[in-house]
Amino acid sequence: MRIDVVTIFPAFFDVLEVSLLGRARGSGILDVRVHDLRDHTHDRHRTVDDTPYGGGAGMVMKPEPWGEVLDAIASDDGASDDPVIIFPSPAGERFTQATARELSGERHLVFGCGRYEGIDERVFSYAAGLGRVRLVSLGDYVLNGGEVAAMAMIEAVGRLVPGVVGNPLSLVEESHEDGLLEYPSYTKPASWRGLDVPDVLLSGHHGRVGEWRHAQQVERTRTRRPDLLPD
Ligand code: 6GU
Repeated sequence: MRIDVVTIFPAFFDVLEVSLLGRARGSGILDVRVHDLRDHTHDRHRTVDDTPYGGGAGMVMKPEPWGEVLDAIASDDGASDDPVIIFPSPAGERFTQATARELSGERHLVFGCGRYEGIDERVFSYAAGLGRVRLVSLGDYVLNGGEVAAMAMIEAVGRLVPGVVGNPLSLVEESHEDGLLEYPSYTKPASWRGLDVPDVLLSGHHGRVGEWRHAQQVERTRTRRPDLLPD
């Protein structure tokens, strides 16, 4: 999978070099390229924003650098490519595990990270001529910019790309894959600082273990995330 990221803070994405995704990049499964939006400005101060038409607080990202960088990304891969162009935004549709699954089947993702006051609206219209545009939000809270949100989405999507996570079975029994929260996990020792592993897990009885885990999933979901359960 090819992933292009556009940002005024390329250093945010240095952490993609470590851990699981770092290994996937090294092995060529993920081809991540980070673009500095300021490299597509032409004034001495490398200006990326300006005051909003109609007045109001904050600054708005100028369209010209965005047009240039999106053109560069689109022409780099040939016009036959039809990337999904994602703009992280608290005003977007909600990002869920289903979104991550869907995106993990794509060949090319572009993340456009804006500051939260916003990007000139015409950039989204222009980008729609280069790919399938989606504004996507992590949840109902506000971050300063799209970078941290894009990182979260890249990790959630990237780990679902075949070959990134070594054992694909480890992706099956996770929170949100079956609509329930994950069951609790324990490892050795069986007794630690007066706290014991539940007996059923030591019983060797696979049927009872399975039933206990499912009951734990339902109970946790009921208490922590009742919104996930049917009424
Ligand atoms: Cl995607 N962007 C920003 N700036 N804030 C957010 C968000 C995204 N999701 C939740 N808060």
